[in-house]
Amino acid sequence: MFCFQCEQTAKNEGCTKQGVCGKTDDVAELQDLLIYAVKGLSLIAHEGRKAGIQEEAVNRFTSEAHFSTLTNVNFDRERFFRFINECVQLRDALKEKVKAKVKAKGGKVDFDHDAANFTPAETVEGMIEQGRKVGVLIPKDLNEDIRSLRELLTYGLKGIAAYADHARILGKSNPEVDTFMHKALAATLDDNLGADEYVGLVMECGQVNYKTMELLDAANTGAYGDPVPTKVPLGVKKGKAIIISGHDLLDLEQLLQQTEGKGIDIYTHGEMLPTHGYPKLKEKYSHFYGHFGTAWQNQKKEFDNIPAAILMTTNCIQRPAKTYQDRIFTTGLVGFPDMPHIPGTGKGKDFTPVIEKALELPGFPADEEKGHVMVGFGHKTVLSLADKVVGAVKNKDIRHFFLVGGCDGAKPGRNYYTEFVSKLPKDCVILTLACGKFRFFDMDLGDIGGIPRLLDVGQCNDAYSAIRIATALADAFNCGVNDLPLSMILSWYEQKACAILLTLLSLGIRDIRLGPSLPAFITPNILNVLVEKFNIMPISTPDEDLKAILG
Ligand code: SF4
Ligand code: SF3
Repeated sequence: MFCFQCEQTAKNEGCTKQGVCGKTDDVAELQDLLIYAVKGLSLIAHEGRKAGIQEEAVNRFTSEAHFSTLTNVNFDRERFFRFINECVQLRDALKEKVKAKVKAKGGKVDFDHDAANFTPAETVEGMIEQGRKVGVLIPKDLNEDIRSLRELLTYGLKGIAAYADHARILGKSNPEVDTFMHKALAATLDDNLGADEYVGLVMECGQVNYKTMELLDAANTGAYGDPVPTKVPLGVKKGKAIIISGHDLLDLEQLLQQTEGKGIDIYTHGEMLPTHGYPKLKEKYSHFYGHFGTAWQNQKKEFDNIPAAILMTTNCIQRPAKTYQDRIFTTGLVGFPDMPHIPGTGKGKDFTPVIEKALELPGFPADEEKGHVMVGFGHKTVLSLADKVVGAVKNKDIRHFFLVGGCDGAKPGRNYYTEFVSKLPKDCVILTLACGKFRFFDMDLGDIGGIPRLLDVGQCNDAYSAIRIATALADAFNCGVNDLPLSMILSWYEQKACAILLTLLSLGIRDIRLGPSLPAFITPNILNVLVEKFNIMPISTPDEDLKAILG
């Protein structure tokens, strides 16, 4: 295996025997084969569109399959076996339709790339061997910068796939997004493209991701209302409980509906925290109680012997410890071998096994007070404070805004973000989002004239909201985003963060500080291009960075 798609990749070079994330060699090879198969399907889908054929089943599958290979989503080899077979069935059926349509118009189309033609092996072991021949390092003699750009594009597309899948689950899709996914995935197979063409596609990937996040924002707020400032308890209440993790709002809603009146409290975990701010979730269900634990990499410690059931939706899942493996469930695209899975997509899921498990377990023995945090500062809420914010800046009550956000992870270097926030002068406001916030989410940072100094914009899925806030501030001050007293200090881990970073770059945002380390898949030449164009830089120390920004 060879995988270097995430920030914790071994030696910041690549995982070769087993993933630091726990991904095994066999699953890595199956994921490589699936990505290869999806690229083959995309080649045909891209040609099909030119001939007037486009199929929702293919669009949906492309997002689902690509998303399932994102870090910490699915570790189940059986699931990849089924995905690969489904992909090839869709591919071959579409190929016949496209060929027939082109022929009927008097033309001819050949799909001679192996990705569009290979026959999958009949066994998992056979597919693993096929995967070894199509991984990231194949072909060996490929120019390193081209490989780097192809992978950057593939990972950006994983982010788009995730956001598109979330939006589609809530009934929203955008043909422009599906069209780009197929075009770009097909382009990663094209040996005629050079660095300039790939750089163009990478920037387009950022633009399309913006549209995808906009779509997801409309899907979330359309279904559940605009988030409002909401106080979320961090302790526990005596009684039975289910903890739900991940990013999927519809799973949460269905769980809330199915547990109503059953004497079970629902707690969020990880990236589910901001869902407390949605009026149609928080106000409707009195048993939607509080938030449990912190970021994904602490789950083993925090779930240890937990007297409650756990439901994992989307990323990030880790191999469970023995002390809770009998009470953890997956759903959606998440999978782990031998872990019970709640089937279905979107509406109509049946969470009975999770509910029965929660009822069987003792529940929390007593109330435990641990304070609270505030969530719900999406763009609508923050922009409703715009006049106040602009006034505070003009009065010099607010000196600078910092967007400190992104993914969390296990590396010691991530303490930078905790230290950075704690060292910020009192006249600075911090916008945050995604699971990186758990480094400082419970710090009491006070307010500036009624404006909280720490504003939780939401999940990584809500990066759109943060961009809307930045562009609205720029409009209010009649300047560009780069001229605002705003600095972006980002942390990355998985591929959604890559997509968001590409969006920021495609919007022309400069001077982003990125950490805890730079992506292993970016070659020095590609990094130079990004530095020259966008002055993107690695984080250094909190003191040095603060000095450089604030003077
Ligand atoms: Fe390694 Fe990250 Fe790939 Fe897992 S996802 S195998 S940790 S690079
Ligand atoms: Fe976190 Fe996995 Fe990226 Fe949604 S939950 S931000 S890492």
